[in-house]
Amino acid sequence: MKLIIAIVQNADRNNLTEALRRAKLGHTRLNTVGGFLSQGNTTFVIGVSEDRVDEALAVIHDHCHTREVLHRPGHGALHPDAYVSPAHVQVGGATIFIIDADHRQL
Ligand code: 2BA
Repeated sequence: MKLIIAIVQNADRNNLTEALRRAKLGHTRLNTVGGFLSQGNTTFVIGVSEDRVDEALAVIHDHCHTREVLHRPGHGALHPDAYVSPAHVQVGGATIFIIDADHRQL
């Protein structure tokens, strides 16, 4: 058993949820916040047998897109007197971690 942890943009979460349902891939969706942008994102926790990992990754790949967002650190991001200019940051498609899992249903 593998546990896929996929951090995706909120804009992709509904399409990804539908696609995982269609593929009958069980999952849990968590509301999360990225440490760099401090913006909401969504973390999917997907438990799959090893032989379905590639299928699950393909579904994620097909439904999560790369986007540019404007990062506005502003005053005080590094030092109270410092102003850091806004900059475009590329986010996504998805940040993936895959870990070995031992699944029990109690
Ligand atoms: P955030 O931490 O809000 O990061 C959003 C985007 O900002 C990142 O997109 C990356 O392009 C950029 N970024 C992050 N840290 C940066 C830094 N120190 N300097 C310059 N740019 C930086 P993604 O790489 O696609 O990451 C999207 C989200 O995935 C992240 O949101 C975070 O929630 C999660 N994530 C990424 N790497 C992670 C990691 N190693 N561990 C846990 N979560 C991670």
